[in-house]
Amino acid sequence: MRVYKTPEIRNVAVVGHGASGKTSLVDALAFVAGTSKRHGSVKDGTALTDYTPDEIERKYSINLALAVAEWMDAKLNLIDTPGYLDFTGEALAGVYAADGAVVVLSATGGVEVGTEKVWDYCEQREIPRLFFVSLMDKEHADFERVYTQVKERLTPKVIPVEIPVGEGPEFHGIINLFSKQCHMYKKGTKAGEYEEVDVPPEYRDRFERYSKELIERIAETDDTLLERYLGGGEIGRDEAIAAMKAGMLKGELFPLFCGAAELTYGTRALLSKLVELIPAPNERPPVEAQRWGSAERVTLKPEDAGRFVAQVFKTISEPHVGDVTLFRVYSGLVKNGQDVYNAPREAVEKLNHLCVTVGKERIETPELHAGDIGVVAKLRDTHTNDTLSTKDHAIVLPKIPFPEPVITEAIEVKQRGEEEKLSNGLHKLHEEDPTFQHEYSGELGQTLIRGLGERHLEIIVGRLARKFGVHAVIFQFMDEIVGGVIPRQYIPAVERGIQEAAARGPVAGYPVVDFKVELYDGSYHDVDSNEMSFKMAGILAFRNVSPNCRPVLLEPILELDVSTPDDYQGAVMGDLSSRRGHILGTEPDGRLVRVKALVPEAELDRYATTLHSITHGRGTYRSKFHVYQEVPPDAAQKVAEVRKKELEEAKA
Ligand SMILES: Nc1nc2c(ncn2[C@@H]2O[C@H](COP(=O)(O)OP(=O)(O)OP(=O)(O)O)[C@@H](O)[C@H]2O)c(=O)[nH]1
Ligand SMILES: [Mg+2]
Repeated sequence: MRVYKTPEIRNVAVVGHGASGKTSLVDALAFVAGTSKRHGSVKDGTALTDYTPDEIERKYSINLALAVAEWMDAKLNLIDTPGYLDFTGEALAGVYAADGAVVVLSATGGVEVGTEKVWDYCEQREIPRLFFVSLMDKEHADFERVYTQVKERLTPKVIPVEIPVGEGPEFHGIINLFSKQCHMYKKGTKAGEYEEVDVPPEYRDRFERYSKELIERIAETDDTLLERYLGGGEIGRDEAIAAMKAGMLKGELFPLFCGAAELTYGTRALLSKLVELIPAPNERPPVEAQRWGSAERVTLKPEDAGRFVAQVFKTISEPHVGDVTLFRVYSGLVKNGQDVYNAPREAVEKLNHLCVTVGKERIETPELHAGDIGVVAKLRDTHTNDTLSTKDHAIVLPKIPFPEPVITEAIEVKQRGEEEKLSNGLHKLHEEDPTFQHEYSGELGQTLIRGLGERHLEIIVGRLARKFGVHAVIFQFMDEIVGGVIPRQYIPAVERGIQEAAARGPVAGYPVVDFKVELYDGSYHDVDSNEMSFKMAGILAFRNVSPNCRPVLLEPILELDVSTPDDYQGAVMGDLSSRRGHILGTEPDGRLVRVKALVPEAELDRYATTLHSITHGRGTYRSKFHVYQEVPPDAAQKVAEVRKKELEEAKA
């Protein structure tokens, strides 16, 4: 990869709600541009920017990650961000490092909570944005509905530049309102190739309506253009693009594009529009910073001639490599091997092996120009949100305002003696991720961890094990003992008793989930007390109290998707109802009908055989886990009886 100069760089954050298709889009853009040699996929665990073991296993993004697409002599630094709110700090960091954003919307989901969240971040940072409606090929895709939702819930300044030809499985083309041409895609398109044709006659009316709206909105942003337009004159393509870019910079226009990233449909046009419409770093307003140790304000321009200033927006600690630091240069040119200065930590850092990254791959570069994004490993004392500058011109940038944690849980090591390793690991993880915090509460005698959601804390526990070799568990046991009414050393024994009792709960001996225990009082004897008796106290307390907490039996509910010829639809639905099934709906699917229902797993004994027989072999079904739900009382009674017998038999 060659070195790119400031005007050739575009830093683009790819943001949106979870599962809207961001990672698939980033992979497709890098592949279609030719920068990445392989078209990866989230489903197969090969997507460029979902490369950590956690992401591959879970099939969603957890970390912000970078990819590059080289297109039209420019370098697009694509910052893929997770959509789930538990990892929203990553999305915020991505927005802060970028000069523009692609807000990805799913053609079926439209504007969702995650979309609103990232929209707020973009507003806060005042970066230009464009919309990309992806997954246009998915069943129930609805372009108009998504457009209306954006207009009503995000901004009335949205304006479509493209409209789809066909929707859902019929989606096969995109009409560009600027070029007045239509790109037609063939099944099996590998890298976004298309055939350019005239707008199909049945789309003529829609095309006219949208084109008119587009031109009017562009003309409104510029008095000269407006005058010409009202006088009946034409606005050329280049003029229109320039006016749109200017409108985007002022926050007056937000163009909307569409496609299906996974199929690479619409990706070529999007690459070109990103290069043409997202500003280069030098086209954005200068950044305000502060001279270290004084109140003096400094204005930073993204120019190579300026002094070096960069901000760390992400650190990842990798096994065998150590810390990997992702930073954005705000001013100056920086060379491989250069010494830089982290003023607040008084640390001189050497930028050895300066790199750019494409997914997990790091490519060494001799230099980075002002405005570019780079990566370096093995810095000694530099963490997320630190500023790097030079010793003779020490600067600090305003910090990225990461969100504060919203949930707290207690954590403890599985094996005694690992407490120090736990505390070191937690400290490192906080330096990586400022939305994660931890503290030791002397009052509770426990280590508390705080984060943005349960999923976030779960990931943290996984990282502790993988990166730091500390095996820890999150639990809901609150030690509220004060004044030593029970000696400290006996408290873990009480908790072990509780855990043991909970493994065989009050309802039919099944394990208990979702409970919380508070240890608030007790007594002891100097001589006779021992761990065993405190453990027994825990077991007995749980056994005594838990039946009074109105425990309920939970059972797994599956979501069933049954396909059947419509002759047998009634029989299929009747059978599902007799299995305590709840029919969600039916829809035609070619010559078949699809019936969707929620059914308890316990009732699906021999379902395949029954379905085969009532549909004369023509029905098929798929099922997936949906939720755990309360078992109705009569069914619970039956389960309890069967289980009791099983346990007795096992004992005998
Ligand atoms: N039909 C269809 N499916 C797609 C398309 N793009 C992505 N998908 C699928 O949609 C799911 C979500 O895609 P991702 O790219 O992981 O979405 P994301 O926005 O990165 O999700 P998070 O990282 O969780 O925020 C995956 O199963 C993809 O295979 C598309 O264009 N068409
Ligand atoms: Mg993703």
